[in-house]
Amino acid sequence: MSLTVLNPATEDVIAELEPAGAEETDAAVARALAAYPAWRAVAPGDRARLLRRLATLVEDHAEELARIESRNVGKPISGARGEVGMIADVFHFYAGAVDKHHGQTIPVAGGVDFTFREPLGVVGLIVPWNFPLNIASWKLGPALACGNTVVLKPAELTPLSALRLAELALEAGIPEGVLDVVAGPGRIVGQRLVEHPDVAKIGFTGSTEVGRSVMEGAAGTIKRVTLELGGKSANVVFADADLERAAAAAPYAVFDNAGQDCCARSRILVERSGYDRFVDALVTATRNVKVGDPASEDTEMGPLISAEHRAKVASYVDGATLFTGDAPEGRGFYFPCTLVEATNDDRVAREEVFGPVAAVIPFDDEADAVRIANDTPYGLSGSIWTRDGARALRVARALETGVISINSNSSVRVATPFGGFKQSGFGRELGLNALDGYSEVKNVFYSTAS
Ligand code: TXE
Repeated sequence: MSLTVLNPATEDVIAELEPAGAEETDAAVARALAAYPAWRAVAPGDRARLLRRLATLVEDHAEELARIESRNVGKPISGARGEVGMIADVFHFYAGAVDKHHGQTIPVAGGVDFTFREPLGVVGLIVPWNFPLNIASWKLGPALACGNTVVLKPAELTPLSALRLAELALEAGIPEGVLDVVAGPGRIVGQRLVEHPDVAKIGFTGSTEVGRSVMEGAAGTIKRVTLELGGKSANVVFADADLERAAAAAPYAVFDNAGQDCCARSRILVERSGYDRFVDALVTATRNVKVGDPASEDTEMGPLISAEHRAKVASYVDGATLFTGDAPEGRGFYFPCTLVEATNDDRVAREEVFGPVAAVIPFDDEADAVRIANDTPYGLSGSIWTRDGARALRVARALETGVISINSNSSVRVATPFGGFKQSGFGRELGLNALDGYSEVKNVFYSTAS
């Protein structure tokens, strides 16, 4: 059976690949294991230079990579260009981090004690289809910078950009075997990486359900795992906020990438005294989201990834809505921007929809807002909109979530840590924190006794 890759905006087949299986996975792990001693021995300055060269090649091929990603995921070309820019920045950042991630000297009696940051060995990276190359780069950057070799498994639906990146890595001079891409089914290739005795760590982004099975599978070999899982983040809007600004920004915090974003602020919590004014402005802003052909320069939202996924998203909208937008008819897995009024107990407010559907939920006061925002098994991101600085900080501390923005909905930056609380996973990506997840601390004591 071949791996059929579609353009979700047209439903056309854009590639047919021979899928990898367990045998190909084992071969890639063997190549990565063989490449490891030489790669970890590359002098830090030279490893940095190679990563910098990869970053530059990504910049040189930015338009090509953005078009691959836009066609394969259905994401608007303008957004895809932004993502590719971030990928280059991620490699530049970790190139700069190679020789700045060092150990400590610790005062002890009878000698000198110092620590090293050792690489782990072969790392398996399993990534999803919503931001295929972007999320891969968040793991690849720190993994390679620390001296690990990598087997990367892209999602079945979106393998094309990762395969192209592997070619660019070779062109950059990164040796064979240091970065291999194995495109095949999760339950075969992914599972094999998770259980493989020669894989030291799994960096995973995907559903909480598969994350749970990754954790179980990794237990057999006490593998390290970093898990970036689902989310159901709250966008908390207090009545004293700049309501027009909050409402103008809110649609893009849910409908960006057609809602297929683990950071989506898909629960919009609004203080009752500002509710009507906010909802009016929110409906107007949502009406203005430009939905259509991802290849058009001004498109803001494209289709969903697949017919199956669209059916799942549709199952969350079964009654009256506050607003339903327009979406192209005919071919393409389009779904309109949808606002529904909900309570936090409704299915649409409890489960990750992963589509352009936002639940709007009123609250009474600060305590009520915190209670509702935290009443979820997830804890990935969130926003707070208020003009009261003390309250902003109080609520930021009270929310059980890994990433929060105040008077903003952006939570992902190259230099700052990103990751979840609760069932959104653990471990941190991006920033210097990510290096901790791809290295092991070794402690050495050197006796100075004569
Ligand atoms: O994810 P999966 P799916 C959520 C979102 C979405 C739902 C399902 O709610 O609707 O998950 O998406 C690989 N062992 N997120 O089904 O299955 C798989 O091949 C090892 C949130 O696409 O978790 C792919 O490469 N690996 C999320 C990766 O896991 C396995 C992003 C993710 O796929 C495997 C994506 C197995 N047994 C979906 N089974 C986020 N955090 O942004 C599958 N895989």
